[in-house]
Amino acid sequence: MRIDVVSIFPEYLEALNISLLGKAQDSGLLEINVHDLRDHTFDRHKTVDDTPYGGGAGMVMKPEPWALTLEGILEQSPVERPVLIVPTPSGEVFSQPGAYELAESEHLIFACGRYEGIDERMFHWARERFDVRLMSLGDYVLNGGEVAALAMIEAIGRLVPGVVGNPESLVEESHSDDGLLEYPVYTKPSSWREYEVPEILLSGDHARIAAWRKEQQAERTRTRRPDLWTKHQNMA
Ligand code: JCZ
Repeated sequence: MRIDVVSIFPEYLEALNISLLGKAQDSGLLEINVHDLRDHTFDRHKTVDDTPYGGGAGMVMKPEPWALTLEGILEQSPVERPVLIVPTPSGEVFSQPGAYELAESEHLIFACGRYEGIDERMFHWARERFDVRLMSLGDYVLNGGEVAALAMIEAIGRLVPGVVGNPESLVEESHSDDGLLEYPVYTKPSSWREYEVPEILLSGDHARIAAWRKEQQAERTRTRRPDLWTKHQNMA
């Protein structure tokens, strides 16, 4: 899979070069390219923003540096119409099913905005050339698209075949995806400070352990995520 990221803060994306995704790039499973939007400005100050028509607070990103940067990426695309993901709090909410779907793409491009967003005409231009997806991480406001892009790239990238070293972890994850939160986990020592590992986990009784874990999942989901609990109940 090829991933391109466009940002005025390319250093933000350096986190993609460590750990799992860093290794996946070294092995050639993933190719991630980060582009500085300011490389496609022509004035002394490398201006990427200007004041909003109609007035209002803040600045708006000019469309031309975006078009020039994205045209350069399009020329290198392995596909005719790549997916262009634009992080924004007014997009569709990114989810695990969405991550699985996007992991099937050969080429993803992330356009990380700043300020009050990008001139709306850039989206009209882009829809003629890309499958444009406006995507939100959730209902809270970040200062720009970079952190949202990092989260989405990690969620998608780990689903690309070969990226997760032990693929059984992914199989386990998908089998355990019954709409419930995970059960609590413990490791050695069995007695730590004044806290004990639940005795049942030391019992070796696998059937009772499985039943206990399911009950823990149900209880956690009921109390922490009543929205998921309602959904789960309507499925079972
Ligand atoms: C550009 N502010 C892009 C996305 N889920 C979520 N929250 N906030 C964002 C986001 C905020 C932004 C920009 C300027 C994404």
